[in-house]
Amino acid sequence: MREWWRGAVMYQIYPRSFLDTNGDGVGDLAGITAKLDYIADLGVDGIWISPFFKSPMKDFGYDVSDYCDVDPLFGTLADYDRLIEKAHALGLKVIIDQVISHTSDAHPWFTESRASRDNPKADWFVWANPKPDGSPPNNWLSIFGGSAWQWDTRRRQYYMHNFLTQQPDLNLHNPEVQDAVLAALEFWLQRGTDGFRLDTANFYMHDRLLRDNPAKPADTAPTGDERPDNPYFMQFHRYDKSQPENLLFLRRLRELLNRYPDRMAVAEIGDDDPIGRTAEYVQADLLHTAYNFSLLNDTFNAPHIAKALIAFHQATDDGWPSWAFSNHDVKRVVSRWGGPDADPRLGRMLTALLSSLRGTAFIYQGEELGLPEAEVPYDKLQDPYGITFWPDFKGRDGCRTPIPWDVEAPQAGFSTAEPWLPIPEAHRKLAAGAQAHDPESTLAFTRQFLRWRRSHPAFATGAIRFLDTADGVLAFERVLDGERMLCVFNLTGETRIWTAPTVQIAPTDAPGLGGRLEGGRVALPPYAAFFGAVAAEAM
Ligand code: TEU
Ligand code: CA
Repeated sequence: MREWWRGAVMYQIYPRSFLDTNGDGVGDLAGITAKLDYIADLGVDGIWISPFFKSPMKDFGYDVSDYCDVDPLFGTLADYDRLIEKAHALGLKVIIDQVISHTSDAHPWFTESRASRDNPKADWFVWANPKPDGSPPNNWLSIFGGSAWQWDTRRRQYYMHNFLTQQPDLNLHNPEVQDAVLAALEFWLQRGTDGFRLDTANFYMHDRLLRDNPAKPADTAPTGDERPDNPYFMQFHRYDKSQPENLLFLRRLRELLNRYPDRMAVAEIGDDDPIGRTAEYVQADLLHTAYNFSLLNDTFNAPHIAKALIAFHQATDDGWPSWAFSNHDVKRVVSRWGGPDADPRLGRMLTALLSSLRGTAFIYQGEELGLPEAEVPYDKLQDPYGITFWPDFKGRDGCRTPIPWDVEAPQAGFSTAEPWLPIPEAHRKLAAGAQAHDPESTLAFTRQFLRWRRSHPAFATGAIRFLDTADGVLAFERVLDGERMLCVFNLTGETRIWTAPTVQIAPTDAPGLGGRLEGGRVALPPYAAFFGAVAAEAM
């Protein structure tokens, strides 16, 4: 039996924006439970829920003040238990975010740690003395702007934060801290949680000598999620993350997971060397799988996608990657890769492409509806990252607006109150309820495609062999046992004719994306795809 997470299609839920059941304008756990039938109907294998733990919400839940409780805004532990029970009854796995690189500054551990230099938790966070002139100990920067060091008047020391000043970095070099966070993970494992998405999993450890990061030469090739306007991305992050001790800690984390049957962890790895670093974390005694930002950036072309997969598989023989085109941190993919007036066929093709790549696929809520990025005006912005860097970078609110469920209902059926972020008018007509009745819709396509995909095991665990990346066409085959599935995608808005290296291709009953077999050639209208069965001896 294959391990369930290999080649699974997972659906990411950003709980604030999924469905509000108590009329406060913010989505909640009961809202997720209410829509589990909808999710199961998509044909996905499970869900990843972004943080719903106790939090002052400075970073909308990625600042946790109690790892073992649900924030009242989202519900209760009993709501979580109900969610798990119903998900499992529907055959859906549930993985949850764990944000253990940092806590909220309101976490009692930090309150205690900052109280003095000699309390029992004094060393639970990353504290350092100022330089003789009073300035921070080194040149490390926060991704969200400014120095990574925040002065604390009581301890008369700096504490480190990779993100907001309200997200102090836990000192995971300290074995007591490791024990404490692993205990929190175990709390959720005991409640039946199937696994974890580990937030910023390569940020757990810092260089204990606090050495300065080197500056990047101006001509350094971009690697992933850089923002030219953000000084953070002008350094090599040699010392503030991705330290060797990180892997030792993750080995402990893996040992914990191994004590429970069928559990998994997927890491988020943001690094100067995205592919190499991701591969390093995905090992039999470390993490089951990991994703990086290679396919979450602006680069959209066939060679780039092929290169990311090939480089990963070259870096690790048996390591298992995960891929995402969208999430709660980046511009929604149809707008990112298709521009402001993206062709609706692009979204459908991308859903098919993502779930055809070798790896575990993460679909972000709304991707199944083909939602474009929302324009959120400055006065409605919520994301502190966006507020700091406006207008060069508009932040992450545009991908976090609430899901439209119903064309007619107030607030598109998301809530009875004014939602925490506005729902764009353009999203209303894409409401799930409307698309459900339209056989040509992105939602209908997603359901048909994922169902069809399930009946061909080569998509889940088959090897991948790239055939062509020229001229806007991405062609590869997935191979498992006797099955060879040819997958051809037209990444352009123009017609393409692709000549297959063999004529022994038979069409399949894949739900229509417009690609047709004509003689030995595959005719591809704009953003079309074609799936063909290859005779075993061919190619
Ligand atoms: O994101 C990490 C993050 O901000 C990356 O996009 C980062 O730019 C990259 O790793 C640097 O190479 C996670 C969460 O997904 C995000 O929502 C949180 O705000 C953040 O961690 C802090 O917890
Ligand atoms: Ca609510």
